[in-house]
Amino acid sequence: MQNIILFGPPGSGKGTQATRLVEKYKFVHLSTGDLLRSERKRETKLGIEAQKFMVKGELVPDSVVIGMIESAVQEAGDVTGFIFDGYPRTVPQAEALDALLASNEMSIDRVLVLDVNEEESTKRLLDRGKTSNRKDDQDESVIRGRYKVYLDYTVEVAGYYEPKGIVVNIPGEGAIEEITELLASEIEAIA
Ligand code: B4P
Repeated sequence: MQNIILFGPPGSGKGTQATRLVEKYKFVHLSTGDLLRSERKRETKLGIEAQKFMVKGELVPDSVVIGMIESAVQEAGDVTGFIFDGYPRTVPQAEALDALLASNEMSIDRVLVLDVNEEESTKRLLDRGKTSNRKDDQDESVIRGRYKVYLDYTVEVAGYYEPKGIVVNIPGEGAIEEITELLASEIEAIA
């Protein structure tokens, strides 16, 4: 059983790479962004509430996201491992994830950080916004705000895991296939 966190700023390739790694290793892919968008599409109370934060590029409150991921982990049952994409994004989310995994006799094996600078992140998300229908990808000031949220609240999550010696930085700029190879070699190096 291996549990991986795919970490990085918005537009760093978390969703893109998670999909490719799931094909290769049969992880269960849990993306809080996808879970929130699915709630919104179904017009659930949680989805309508979350949308207010997402369109502005703000983080959805911890209480909402933590509960959602706990249900998703429990529903997954017996699996070969999880790939957490876009979660945790705050230190309280990281603490809650550790507690949840510990109660199921699991832990995080690697935090793989995709390094992408603000200009590349902004360019990718504006490009995606042309076709994706995602409102949060269509306004440059919202995109830059998301990058700032990453610096202000999310970067410290990597610092939270640092003392465990499980954080690895990966260059996130370059060909998608080459980045998958770099991630795969880190996953295969886990004892
Ligand atoms: P997410 O859905 O997690 O969105 P993201 O960070 O913008 O996307 P991601 O990083 O996965 O995109 P990717 O690079 O794959 O979050 C959206 C919102 O949901 C947040 O702003 C927040 O409001 C809320 N939310 C989610 N999780 C939360 C949490 N835990 N707590 C609180 N709030 C939460 O793709 C970007 C584009 O780049 C794609 O078009 C892709 O094709 C392209 N791309 C990828 N790799 C590339 C490469 N190597 N070269 C060129 N282009 C590349």
